[in-house]
Order: sequence, then C-alpha cells, then structure tokens
Amino acid sequence: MKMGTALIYDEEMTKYKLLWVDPACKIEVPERLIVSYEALVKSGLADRCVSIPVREATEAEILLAHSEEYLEAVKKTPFMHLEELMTFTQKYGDVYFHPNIYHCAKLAVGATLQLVDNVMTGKVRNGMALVRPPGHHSQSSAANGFCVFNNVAIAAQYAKKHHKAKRVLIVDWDVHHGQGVQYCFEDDPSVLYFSWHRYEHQSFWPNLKESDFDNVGSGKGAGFNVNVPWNKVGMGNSDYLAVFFHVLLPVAYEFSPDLVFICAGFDSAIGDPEGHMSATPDIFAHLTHLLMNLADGKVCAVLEGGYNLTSLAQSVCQTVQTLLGDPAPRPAQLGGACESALESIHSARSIHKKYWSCLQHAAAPFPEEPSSKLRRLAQQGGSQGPEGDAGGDAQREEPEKVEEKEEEEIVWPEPLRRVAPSLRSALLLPDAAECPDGCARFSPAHGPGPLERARLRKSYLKESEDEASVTLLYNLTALLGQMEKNEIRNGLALVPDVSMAATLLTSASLSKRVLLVWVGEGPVPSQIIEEEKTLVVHIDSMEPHEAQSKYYIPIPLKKGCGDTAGVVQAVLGLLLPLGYQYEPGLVLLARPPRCQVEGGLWQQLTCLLQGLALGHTLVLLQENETAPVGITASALLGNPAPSLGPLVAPGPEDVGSFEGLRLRLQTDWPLLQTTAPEKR
Ligand code: Q9C
Ligand code: ZN
Repeated sequence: MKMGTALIYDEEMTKYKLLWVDPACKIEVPERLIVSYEALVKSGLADRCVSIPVREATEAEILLAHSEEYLEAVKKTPFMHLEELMTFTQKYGDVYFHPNIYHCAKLAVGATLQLVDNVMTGKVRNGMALVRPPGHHSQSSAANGFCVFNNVAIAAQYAKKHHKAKRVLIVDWDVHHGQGVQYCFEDDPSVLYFSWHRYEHQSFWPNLKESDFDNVGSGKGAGFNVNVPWNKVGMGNSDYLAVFFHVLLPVAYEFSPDLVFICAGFDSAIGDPEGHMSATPDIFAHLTHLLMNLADGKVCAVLEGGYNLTSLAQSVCQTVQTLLGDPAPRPAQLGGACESALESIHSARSIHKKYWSCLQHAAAPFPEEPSSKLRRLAQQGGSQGPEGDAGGDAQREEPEKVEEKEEEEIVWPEPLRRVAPSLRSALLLPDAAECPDGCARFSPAHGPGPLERARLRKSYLKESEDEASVTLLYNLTALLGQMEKNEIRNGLALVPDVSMAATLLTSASLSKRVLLVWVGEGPVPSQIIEEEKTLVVHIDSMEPHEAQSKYYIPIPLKKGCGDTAGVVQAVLGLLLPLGYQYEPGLVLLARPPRCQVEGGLWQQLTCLLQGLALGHTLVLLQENETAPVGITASALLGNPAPSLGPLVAPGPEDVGSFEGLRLRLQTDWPLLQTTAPEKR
C-alpha cells in the first residue's frame, strides 16, 4: 500500500504583485511562493513528491462558494488599468488586485481541486498545494486579506459534491481567523471548521466578534465551528500542542472526517511580522503528523499566509517532509501552555461540551457576565506579550512585556536535518511465523558469545529455559541497539513473554528516557516501575488508584480496552501530552496477552506514538497471538491507521476519572492542563 505525496505548484502563481503603495499589503509578495518551492527543491523533498499540474478552476467550481455577481466583477479585473484596479480594490479590506490575479486565483482554486481529486481517488495518499493568492479570508461576495477566491472552502464543497465526502475537517492553523471559511460552513454539520487565531480580545485584524470562541456554528451546524482565539502574542510550541491534544484532536476523532484540509498558513510560526508568535517551524511536523491518521490519511494541505520568508520556507519543508512519512524531529523542552492559552483552551472546551461527548466533563465556562468582555475591550491598550520561548518550566509564567523586536531580527535555530533510517521496520519473529509483506525479518550480524549468553540467562531466564530463549533475548537487544544507532527506525517483536521482553529492553536501552505504553492486563513488572528512566503509561480495566510515582501512570477504564472511545480519549488527552512532555528516546508499546483493543484502534495508537522519539517505536506482541502482527507491521511501515468511524460517548465514569487523573498529574506534567490556574 505504498502511495505518494502530491506537490502542486506552478510558477505562474508568482506572477502578480502589489502595484502601488499600501502598507497593509506589502508583505504579500511573490517571493513567498518562490522561496517555499526552492526550499523544497534544495532539500530534495520536491523530487520525492508526485508532481501534479495545476489547472484553472471552472466558473461552476468557483460558484460553489461565491456569488455570480462577485465572480463577474473579478472577471473584469484583467482588463482594468491601474486607476480602476485601485478603485476596485478599495471595495474590500486588506487585499489588492493586479491584471494577472484573476488568472492566478483560478489556478489557486484549480491546484487545490487537483489535490482533492488525486487524494480522493487514491492516486496519492496526501499532498500539499503551494498557491497564491491564499483563500481563507475570501467570502461569497468579497475579496479580503490577500484572498480572492476561497480555495479550501470551494474544495470542501467540491469533495462533498464530486467525491461523496460525507464529513470534511478543515484545520486552519494560519495565525488569522479564516472568517471566509467559517461563514461558508456556519450552518453545515458536514464540515467541521477549526481555527486558532491571534485575536487579543478582538483588537487584532479582522477584529470580528464572530472570531471568538463562543461562535460555535448555527442551526444544524452548531458545534461544528471551533474557534480558539489567542488573546496574547508569543504563543509557542506548547500552546499549539496543548490545543491539539485538548481541543482539536478529541473533537476531530469523534467527528471522524473522510477528508482533512489544512489551511496551512505559516504566519503562526516564529519571526512572522503578522503573527508575532514563537512556535518554531518544526512544530508543523507534529501538527501534520497528528492529523495524518484521520480520514485514512487523506490530508490536503493548502498554503495560506506566512510572511517571514525564512520561517515560511522552513515550515513548508517540515510539513511536506512529514506528509512524505519521515520521522518528526524531537520537540524539545515543552512546558505547559501559558495562562492565556489555557484560558482559551478552557473557553473552547467548555462552550463545546454540549456538542461533543469527548468534552462532556470539561470544566464549566468562566463565570463572566457578557459586559466584562466589552469592558476589557474598552480598557485595552496595545498588545502585550513575550515572544519568548515556551520554556520547560513546570508552570509557564504569563509573558512579561519585553523589548519590542522587529520580527525580522528574531533568530531561531534552523531545524535539524531529518534523516530517515534506511530500514524502516524490522521484525523479530519466530522462524515458524510468516513475515508480512514489505517487512524485513531482523537477524543480527552474529550471535551472542558465551559470556553474553551466560549474562542474559542469569539476568532474565529460569534455569529450565532453552538456548532459543537466550538467542531471542540477544536478538531483542541487538534490534534495540540498531534502532538506537538510527540504523533502523522501528521494530516489532513476537515474544513468548511480553513482560520479560519489556523488562529486558527497558534495562538494556541506552536512552536516557524510555516511554513504555502497556495496553491491557498487568501487572507491569515492578522492576520496570522502579526504574526511574522509564515512564510507564498503563491503560486497562483496573480499579482506579492513586499513582504511586510520577513515572507510573495507570489509566483505568471501566469497560477495559474494548471501549474504543475511552481509549481514544485516554490516548489523546493523557498519553500523548505525557509522551510529548517526557521526550523519550525510545517508545516501547507492549501488548500483553488477552489485550482487548480493537485492531483499528491498535493501529491508531501505533501510528500516533511514532511522532515521539524520532519514530523509534518497538512493539512487543505475545507469540501465541499472531493476529495483530500484520496490522502492527502496516502501522510501523507508515500506512495510515484506518478511520475508527464516528465515536460514541466514552463511559461517563471513565471521562470523570480521566479528569481526576489530569488534576492530580498536571503539577508534574503541565502539558496535561486544560484550565488556567486560578480558575480551576
Ligand atoms: N499589518 C493571510 O494570512 N492585514 N492573510 C494586514 C498589515 C491583513 C492575512 C495588516 C492580513 C491578511 C492569508
Ligand atoms: Zn494569515
């Protein structure tokens, strides 16, 4: 099931620009597209993509999201003189026209539709369209914010109409609110629109009250519009991940889209003169990765904003490289979200709790009388904020006002080169077991010497065990060794005793930190729990009990691991934040005997965990339970996990106990926080 990543680009879309002086529009330059594409070529990423030609969208296609009057008006712009163009431009906000922009706007829509066609027909798995003009601000009858036609809104309508997409998710990580997309799908429950955006209590462009968190959609579409406003600048990696873990992903998994669009604007990255945020380009690798197991992997990323050319080009590369399947970089030093971000997260979760069962136990809304919003608006001075880095402190301080820096002066380290080991997945199987297609059977260069045999036997085996067991233990450590040398990315071992193998591997690992995910019946060997360098997350149907240690985290589920919605909730809201904060060098995923996790869910778990530890995941399966071998191997090879379908409500007592667990753990693990400190 090897499928490619589409890259859709045409130089023609660089061939329009601002022809007069307008400070609001001067940042939207042709170089944005040129540097992005050149960076993809230079890094070798463009070559690895399937290049697909652009086309002009038809009028019928444009009319999927725009009025005839507006189309007719824009259609006349190629024939206008400078004066006329300027006059026409003045009808709209923060946008400019050029004799060639209508052509480019049709190509931008057409490029997006080409991407949808190729993804929906399975010619490629996913892809990115590098387009100009951007789209998400444009409305039925208005150009706005550098946007002429709403590329993604049109494409979502098109996917519903021509590819029978039933549910479409649009993730707008651009730093501006895509109000055009919001308006288009306001009352439509088949399109879930998520956007975070610089807002500063409505003082930031486009200054709309409908960009606030309480705009949830209307009529049948109520609950299908999720806004997370940033009320401070300087938001960083931890803030972005916290919103994904605690707002977007739970809702997205419950929604279960059959197609995902990313309004991929990179003005939300560090150094951007519009966004003033501090998230680094490598965070887009993780944001992308976290979306890639929705909709059977059908992800269409479409460029929107991004005005710092360096930050933009790096971020585009991170996104495309992740779509191609390379391991994501280790996100370093995550703290918790800052206080202002936590307020936004809390607000979004509480306003949406009546629409999404995954949020049913979220904290109540702030007791804020409606007038206080207005009062704050009136009091508001200029924007405040840190621009600082997210920092690894347990409780991230609210940013203090720092010396205003021109965004151009801000520097950050270039993202590290991401190297995929030449061998993706190695399987350690008993000779009798069949090796799934596309996988390599692991066999070390040479066997253990007599000393090594004696040591392994003494430490891990009973006297009665045969030589084959010693060889297996040796092979396990050899596989681990090659993963740690980055010669092999991930692995799977079919072992007679998962407990013993897990004990061996946690003690043999050179990694300073190992994350052990134990899914099903325990007990987890006490030797491992006592090992401080191992963070153990244990998901099962045990009795809820106080965690004895910061590093042993039992997540109890009433109905056990067979409760798919409950496990998803535990994985997204607890396991992933813990894992991201822990920064493991190795992830061990153990499936003890009689594990009840359903196949698709197991694949989701295996896929999602690969965002950690540079993709170094080692899965332990019980020898006599060979059924999961094929699906596990598929997940390790980078195939997207199958969609779980819309999720029902998880057991209410479970959700309640997760919230209790979160409250107890969030001092040690601030990425678990979902509410601002004094408002808990
Ligand atoms: N200081 C996109 O990112 N406001 N559009 C400019 C300049 C308009 C952004 C104010 C920003 C539009 C696609
Ligand atoms: Zn933007």
